Amino acid sequence: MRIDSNFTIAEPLHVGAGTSTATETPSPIPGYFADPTIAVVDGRYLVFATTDGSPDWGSTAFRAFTSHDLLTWEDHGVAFDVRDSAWAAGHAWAPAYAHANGLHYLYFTADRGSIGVAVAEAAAGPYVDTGRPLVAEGDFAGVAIDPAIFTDDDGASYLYWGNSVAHGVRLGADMVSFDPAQVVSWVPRDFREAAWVHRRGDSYYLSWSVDDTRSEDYQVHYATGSGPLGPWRYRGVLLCKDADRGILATGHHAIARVAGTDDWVVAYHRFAIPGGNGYHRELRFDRLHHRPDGLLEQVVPTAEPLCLPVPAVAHGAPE
Ligand code: FUB
Repeated sequence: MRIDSNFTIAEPLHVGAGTSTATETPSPIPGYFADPTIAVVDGRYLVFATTDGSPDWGSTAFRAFTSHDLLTWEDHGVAFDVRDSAWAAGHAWAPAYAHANGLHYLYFTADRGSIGVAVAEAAAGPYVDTGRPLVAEGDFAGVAIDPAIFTDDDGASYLYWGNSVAHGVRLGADMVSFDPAQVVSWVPRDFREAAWVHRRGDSYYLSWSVDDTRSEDYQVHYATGSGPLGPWRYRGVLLCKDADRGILATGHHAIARVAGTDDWVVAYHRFAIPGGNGYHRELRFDRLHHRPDGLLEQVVPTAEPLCLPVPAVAHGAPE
């Protein structure tokens, strides 16, 4: 394991909490779901998420959802059940998605601390496990949960994961292997879990969740860097609660560019409204704005669900 100590600290941005008393509308994806991943595939948004609503996050299966506009969603049913693998028993958390080699890859947490990958010929599945963990419990420092995938402009894909310690590594061209000696590890400020990397122009962004998903203060912070493996410079809060409006525990996000545009979407979960908690979470989608100076505007959770159609030209273009 290589620890990258070049993680500099800058002052966080502070944006005042909203004072709106707007009535909150339900998630556009009804039900309890968390830890979303989002991509634009063949002219549609594609989302996978942890199935929530059971004690101790005990669900075993991931469902696939697609939408043309983030508002109206099609539920494709179970895309993958970790019990269908040869090695995992349950606790299916935090899926991540990639499209490469003419195939679709679903990375996932199972058994509270191992990461696997399953493969499908269609984006919504069914996915078939590759037979063994990609990151097994104890392979690296911290807890092996919350995979994320970033594919750079040169086509190389990177896997990120971790709780307590964040790790990143370039994946092999087969998308199901990596060189353990090339793993880079960081401990960003207040890092808990759910590392995510995206790129706009020459700027790379690492974002992550802070605090505990059962805390109303669960939130997202970010850093900027010059490459997919850093080094990173801390920049501050990207997304946090708006307690005045009853919006709590906004975290475990994913970011996607709308293919063919410079529009960006952040998917995240929050305590369900009404009555949610760390085991009853719901998905939301909001716009992500990049400032001219390269920093990110803090995301203010919207009252109304976002409607952002994928342009027709994006058909056939995986993001
Ligand atoms: O949903 C189960 C766990 O809760 C995830 O792995 C964490 O990121 C947190 O959201």
